[in-house]
Amino acid sequence: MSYDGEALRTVLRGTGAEVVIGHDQRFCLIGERINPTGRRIFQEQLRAGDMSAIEKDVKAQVEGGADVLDVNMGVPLTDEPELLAQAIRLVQSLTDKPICIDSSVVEALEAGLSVYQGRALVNSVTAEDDRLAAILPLVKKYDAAIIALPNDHDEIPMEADKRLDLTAKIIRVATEEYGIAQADIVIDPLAMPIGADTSTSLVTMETMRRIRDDFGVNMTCGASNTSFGMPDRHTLGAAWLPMAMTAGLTSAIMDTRTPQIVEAVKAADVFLNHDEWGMAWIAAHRAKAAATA
Ligand code: THG
Repeated sequence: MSYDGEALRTVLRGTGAEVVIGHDQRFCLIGERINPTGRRIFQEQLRAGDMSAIEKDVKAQVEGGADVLDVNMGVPLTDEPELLAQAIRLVQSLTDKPICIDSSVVEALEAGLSVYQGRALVNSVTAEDDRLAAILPLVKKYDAAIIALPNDHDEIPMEADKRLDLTAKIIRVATEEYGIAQADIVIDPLAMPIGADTSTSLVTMETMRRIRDDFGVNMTCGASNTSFGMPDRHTLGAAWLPMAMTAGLTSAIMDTRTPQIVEAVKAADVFLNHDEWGMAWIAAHRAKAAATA
């Protein structure tokens, strides 16, 4: 199978300008920091009802270049649906950027969607029948886009063939059974830590190339996973993302506070001809020069 249609565009909206993800567009940076995973103090604050850290995180991710903000409120022993809805309201009062609503709890995704203003990216669904049946109707009901992971039964397939099979299943079910547009399905090709197995990134990149060529869909992934446990993570991230972009990755969930990585992505946009005349590159350079003058 080979995809030969138009470049698929995933259109997201917050309260401001729309963001378009596509194989012919500049790479979409999804800021990952509004997430308490691994942040003990932030978790305690959230448990105590203190959301003040979110304000700082939103500012830092947007200033660093985030086009979209991932919001995850997975704190053990809390009412996650209520917390996520509150966080989304707060984030939308601070920025007009679109939000990627990140939870494994269906009720939390629904609570988030119900308060969201605009067109959200739901993060995420897997290929299991019960997950697809629980989450895809919400995506349709709220006219959102969806990130889908090609794994099932909580195990991550280590072969590209299996990831392609599950991607095909997800796309078939979402489009044929739920009437979701192929342009609104964003596949996460599953980026794993290079520290655990140095061949893992080759599988991810093969998966990306084949998903792009066979289905034409957009893709995103947790980019910081790749360097987990390794020294000098920023240099690894700055090399990995341009390679992934060449393989077809069109967005990533990443920490935009790291200029080295953001600039590597912006440079790759120029070389992939997604930044005509290097206009965005030159404008960013001028803005930086003006700020330091
Ligand atoms: N795919 C999809 N969604 C995802 C992921 C993915 N969402 C969650 C995650 N992976 C991406 N988001 C993060 C957020 C934070 C971190 C990594 C990925 C992170 N946090 C530091 C840590 O755990 O060490 C926090 C440390 C600190 O600041 O104290 O690294 O893969 N679809």
